[in-house]
Amino acid sequence: MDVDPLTFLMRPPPDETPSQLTARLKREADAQRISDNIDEEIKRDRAAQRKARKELRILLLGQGESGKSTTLKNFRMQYAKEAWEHERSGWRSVVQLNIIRSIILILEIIEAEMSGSGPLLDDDDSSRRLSESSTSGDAFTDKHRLLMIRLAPLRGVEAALKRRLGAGAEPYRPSQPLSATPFDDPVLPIPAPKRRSEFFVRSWTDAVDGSHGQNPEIQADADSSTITFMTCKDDMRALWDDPAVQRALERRKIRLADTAGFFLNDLDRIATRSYTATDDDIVRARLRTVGIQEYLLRITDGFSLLGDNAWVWKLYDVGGCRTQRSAWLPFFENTDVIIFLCPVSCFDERLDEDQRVNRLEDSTLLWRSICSTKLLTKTQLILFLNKCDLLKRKLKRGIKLKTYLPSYGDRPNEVMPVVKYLREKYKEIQKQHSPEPRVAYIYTTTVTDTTATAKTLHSIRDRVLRENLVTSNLV
Ligand SMILES: Nc1nc2c(ncn2[C@@H]2O[C@H](COP(=O)(O)OP(=O)(O)OP(=O)(O)O)[C@@H](O)[C@H]2O)c(=O)[nH]1
Ligand SMILES: [Mg+2]
Repeated sequence: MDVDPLTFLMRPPPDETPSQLTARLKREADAQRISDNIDEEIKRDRAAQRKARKELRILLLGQGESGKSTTLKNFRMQYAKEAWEHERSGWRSVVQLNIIRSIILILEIIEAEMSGSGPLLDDDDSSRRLSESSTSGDAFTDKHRLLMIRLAPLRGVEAALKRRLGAGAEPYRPSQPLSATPFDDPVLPIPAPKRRSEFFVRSWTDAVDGSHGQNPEIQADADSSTITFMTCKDDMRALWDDPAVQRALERRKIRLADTAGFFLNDLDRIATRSYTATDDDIVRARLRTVGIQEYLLRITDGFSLLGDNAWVWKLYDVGGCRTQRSAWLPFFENTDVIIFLCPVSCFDERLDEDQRVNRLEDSTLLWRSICSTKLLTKTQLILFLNKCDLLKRKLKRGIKLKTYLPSYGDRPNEVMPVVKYLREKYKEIQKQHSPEPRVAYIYTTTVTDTTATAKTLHSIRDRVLRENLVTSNLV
């Protein structure tokens, strides 16, 4: 049998006495401690050098669709205005693509109902839903068949837009379910529709780069997509306004208006030749992230005693879906700040990539593992309890948090007490699991609200800079 040479060299002497064993273990522990101290010192030196250069590294973390890229957009809107304007024209294609995705989802539902089966029905629910549909008088007719034919060219536009954006699309790969539940509550069943795979880009700054418009070939392609898109406007509206479509969505519990990248109520404004994406459109547009991208911001502080008060903030936007998370680890080493996003409205939703897992449960476990990661002991933690607008709407519709989180008990099913409860829970997890005592700053956010988010970001800027100026003795 082959013997690993390292294992061979490191194995204890065969005639080792108990006292020799104790002495050897102590020597090894001391050597490990010294090595850890050296690593720690190197890290501190590097951090100090970065701070002396006035450079900070900030990682945006959280599960898929938690709002990381949207937060990054808000940062860029405030602190990288020139780049923001440069990219504005490129977002038009993303918005068009988002609309087409909603339309194709509706067409697939019609197709599924007309053929009596389909990919969008959960297996165990299909018979119930189909019998509901046939008895409710909501059956789709020739009118819908005609709309399907008339809207078919949108598939070609979708392909052209994806080419233009350099986008890819990948089906979600299921991973293993987690055993724990949020705050140790029992797992409860969650109704959720299946969803289509989503297109993604590796870098949205490349995808929406404004200079594409100067390339005549790309421009001609974009113009032809826009013309087809405009031609389909009335049919898209007819489809969206159709009562049978609305009822079919209701039966499947799909609230399209609350989903990422929803623009169907803005067709008149968007399906025109002169349409330019507004700031609001850009933050609402959905472009899934794959991989990790670095974005630079120049941020000035108001309290430095030295002449130059400009800092470079390196922001890292990551893909949040489970298959993407292993790529986060190498970035933990030198991270000064983590902004972690927990979408609080997701308590009754499942992960796209693993339909067995509750999204709040996933987010809570992720927060716990970030808090307990040794490499991040000195990293400043900022938590966004995000999507408060959607949480408010959901609770108003009568969806009860305690159905999914029994430990919430009989507290009022309203946004303020719910957010307060989650805030306390997340704070508690942070305190219990951080290797050393630290404070996590917690904000309640709706990052699609750019005015409110601007205030949050200014507060974060001041807080982060003040702490880093103090630790690097620059004040
Ligand atoms: N209504 C509402 N929508 C939000 C909020 N935050 C983000 N969104 C929307 O949710 C969608 C997903 O947000 P993203 O920022 O792309 O999510 P992400 O965390 O970057 O997701 P991945 O790239 O998949 O990891 C986008 O369409 C956003 O506009 C919010 O607070 N309220
Ligand atoms: Mg993203």
